[in-house]
Parts: sequence; C-alpha cells; structure tokens
Amino acid sequence: MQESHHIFIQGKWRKGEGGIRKIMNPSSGEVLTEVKEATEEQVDEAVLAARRAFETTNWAENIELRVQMLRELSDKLEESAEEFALLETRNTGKPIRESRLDVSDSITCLRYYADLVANRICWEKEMYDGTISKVVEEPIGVCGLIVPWNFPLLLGIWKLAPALAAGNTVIFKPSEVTPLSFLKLTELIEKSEMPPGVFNLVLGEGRSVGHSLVAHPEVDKISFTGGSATGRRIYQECAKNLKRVSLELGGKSPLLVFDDVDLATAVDWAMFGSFFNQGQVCVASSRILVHQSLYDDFLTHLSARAAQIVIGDPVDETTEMGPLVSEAHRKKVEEYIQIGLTDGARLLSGGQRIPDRSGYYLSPAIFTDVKQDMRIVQEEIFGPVITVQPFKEEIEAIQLANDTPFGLAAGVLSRDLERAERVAGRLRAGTVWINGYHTPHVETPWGGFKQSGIGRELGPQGLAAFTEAKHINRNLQLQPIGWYSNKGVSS
Ligand code: TXE
Repeated sequence: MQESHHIFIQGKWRKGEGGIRKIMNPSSGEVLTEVKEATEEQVDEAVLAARRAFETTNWAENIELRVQMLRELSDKLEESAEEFALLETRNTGKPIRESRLDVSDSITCLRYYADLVANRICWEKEMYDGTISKVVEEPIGVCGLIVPWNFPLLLGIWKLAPALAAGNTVIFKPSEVTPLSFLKLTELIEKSEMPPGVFNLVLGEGRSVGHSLVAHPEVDKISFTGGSATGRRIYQECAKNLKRVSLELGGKSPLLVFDDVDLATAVDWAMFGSFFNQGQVCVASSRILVHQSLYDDFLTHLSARAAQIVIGDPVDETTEMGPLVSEAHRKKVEEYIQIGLTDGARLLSGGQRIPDRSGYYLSPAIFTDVKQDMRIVQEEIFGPVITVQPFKEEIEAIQLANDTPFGLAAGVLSRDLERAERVAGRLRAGTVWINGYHTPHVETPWGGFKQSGIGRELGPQGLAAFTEAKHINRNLQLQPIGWYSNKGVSS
C-alpha cells in the first residue's frame, strides 16, 4: 500500500478522494495515522469492479481457487499474527491478549469455511415421478460487508470468509474509527492470486460511504454488524429493491446465577461476561440476575473484584481492561450512567474516568436497585456498565431475562444441569452458554432473536446467508409427463 492510498478497487490501491480522517489511539488520545476516505463515486467504482469480477471471472465456479485463496490468506495471517494483534490493540484499545484471540479466531474461521466448501456435497435425488432433482447453492453476487469497531478484524472475517467461500465478490467497509487491521489484511490479499475485483475495500463514514453501498442497485446483498438504529435504517433501504440482508445488531444479554453455584466462580464468569473488551461486545452479559439467597454476597464479591481489575495500557500483558474505543463513545456511556442515576438506580461502584490516564478510560460500573423498565435495563449501553437484579423463582428469572427487545445471548450458571438445560430452552436468545460465557464456536450459528437481528453468522448457516438455493430438475425421458403426454401436434 502506498502512503495515502487507502482504497482498494479492481486489485489496485487508490487514493481516497473523500475527506481525511485521523485514526486515534484510544489509550493515549493521540493520532496514530491519517487516512483518505472514499467518495460516493469511488463506492460506485468499487461496486462495478465487484460486478465485473462476478460476471467475467471464473471465481463463482472455481471452488478449488476459492479454497486455495482462503487457505493462503489464513496462512499469511498466521505468519504475521502478532503484528495484526498489536495493530488491533493500538487502534481499538482492547487488551493485547484479547487481540491475539481475535487473530487466532480469524484464522480458524478462514480455514473452517475453506474446508466447508471444499467438502460440500451436492444434493441429488430421484423424485416420485422418475425425474432427478439436484439442489445447488450458488453465490448471491455482489455483497457489501459493513462492520463496526469492536472486533474490526474478527467480525470482518466472519463475513468475508463465508462470502468468498460461497463465490461472491465483495466491497468491504470497515468502521471509520478502526480501519487499520483490514487495511493490512488487504495488503495480504493484494499479493495473492485472487482475481482483481473479487475483493474491494472502501473507507468512510456510514451515512455517506456506507449508505452509498447499501443503496447501490448493483449490490445484491448487505451483511451488516452494528447498532440497532443503523440496522433498521439499512433494512429499510434494502427493502427498496428487495436486496438480501443480514443484520447482527445489539443485545442486552442476561446472565442467570442460580443458588447452587460456587460464588467465586460465578463472580469470575460475571466479570468475564460483562467486562471483556470493556463491555463493548454485542453479547456482553450486561444484566446479571442473581438468586436472592446469594444476592448480597454476590454484590460484595463482584464490586471487590471490579475494583481490583487491572486497567491500563492495552499493550501491557497484564492489562485486563483498556480504554473505550473513542471519546464520543465514552461520552455516550457516561450519559447512560447519568440516566441510571436520574432514574433512581444505585451506582454501587465504578463509572469513573481514570485521573492519571489521558485515553478514554472508564472504570467498570455496577448498578443495583434497578426497575425492569429503566433505560439502563432495557437499552444497549455497550460499555463497562451492568445492572444486577435479584430473583426468587426460576420462572421469575426467565421472565426478567426475556423482558427486553433484544435476544442475542444469555448465560446460565448452575450445578443442576437439568435445570440449566430447561432454562436455556426457555430463553429467547440466539446463543445460551451454560456454566460459561462468550466463547464463539465457528461451527455454530451466531445471531439474534427479536430485535437483535436477522439471520445468522458462522456455521453452515453463515455460508447459507451468502448463497441462493437453485433447484435443477432433469427429466431423463425427454417426454412430456402427465396429461399432456401423447397429445402433441400431429405430424
Ligand atoms: O454503530 P453503527 P456506532 C451498537 C452500540 C453502539 C451503537 C452505535 O450500542 O453504542 O451501536 O455505535 C456503518 N449505512 N453497536 O455508531 O452506526 C458505520 O460506518 C451503512 C453494536 O459505531 O451501527 C460502521 O462501519 N452503514 C454492535 C458500522 O455501520 C452505516 C457493534 C457500524 O456503525 C450507516 C457496534 C448507514 N446509514 C455498535 N451508518 C454489535 N452488534 O456488535 C453507520 N454505518
């Protein structure tokens, strides 16, 4: 990549002709670098390049080439894993240990989809009328992939790997706040044998560059991860020409702590579920529901553990919590803390800036004495802010857990596995972890019930989201079947 060339179209780096954006280091508030973003005309060029590649290259037909490209990309990513992890940490502020996990999960995801398409079996069967039916999965076409800033590389790969594996061509738009890891990944793609135009990268804001991509008539599918308000807007725009759309949106996920757990272990899971990546995770366990017999002890232990959390420079190996991603986002989270206080909730601990740090730090905030209809219980805050509520009966826990507009994930902590399974079955959420939290498994679907989104990523469902099913039916006889047979035009 040449200096100041940050747009990748038709296999070539181009100078962005839009505005200049400063890319920040959230742990210091300093500028890391500047990028030149795309114009709407450049989005159009990128879409047309993807369309041309889809229609004029053998990408859509050549599974072997796609498998090879995905495997090569995963190998190259592995070779520079530490470099990617460091870049991700510098740009997002997430602790380096977490960035390493993101990189290794990205490698796994690329390999998973390479293997999945390499071993895909075509469904073929003789039907009741003697004809043969074949069902094939074809690529949708040109796909716009739009990702947020909390897991810039990993969430990008969750879309890119299945989209390419299925034979689509893509235009990728990272968050304007965190473009660095995908700029670097594009350098790896540039050096590969991928046909020009299959992968294109545009940088820029959502309302200009993002919107142009979503509204473009030559884009067949949008796969989006981000906030619910943006997701709704994108859904409406896609409806105009019935564009295919997948939305992975917000959450307000509950963690249910039953009375038979080991207290220290339960507190550890709550800490991990709530404060991993500073709580900027769509599935973060932002509502902890605790059986009343444990409630007071749980709160004492939780606030003590939260006070000990190691907040610091995310590059430091011992750091457990880094800064929030941006000053604007920290302000939004602080506004929610104020809303909680104004609505009458009790801030048990945290929610403070860190005096001797210049980055966008905020200590983990724990709210108690909340009511179910409070905004801090109902709305996604997307930061290190949680509510803790007591419950008496299992049914009450389930009702509280399900009582938000979201349904992305949930956790159940209990030694009684029969109960845990029963409760998991009644939770309206796309993922339920029993005696665990957070781990995504590449083979299993990821996505939400209710207003947490439409469709699923990962697993075979993640591949299906980038394909159209086609049924081809063969009549071996070449004869008309049914009541038209033998009634043809007389010779
Ligand atoms: O997200 P946006 P923001 C939630 C979280 C957060 C809130 C807002 O609650 O506080 O969303 O965050 C692009 N057309 N999540 O403003 O706007 C944008 O450029 C096309 C949950 O950062 O959703 C970026 O690339 N694209 C979430 C991406 O969408 C548009 C992760 C996400 O931005 C666009 C992040 C438009 N009109 C935030 N507007 C999760 N589910 O993990 C914006 N974009």
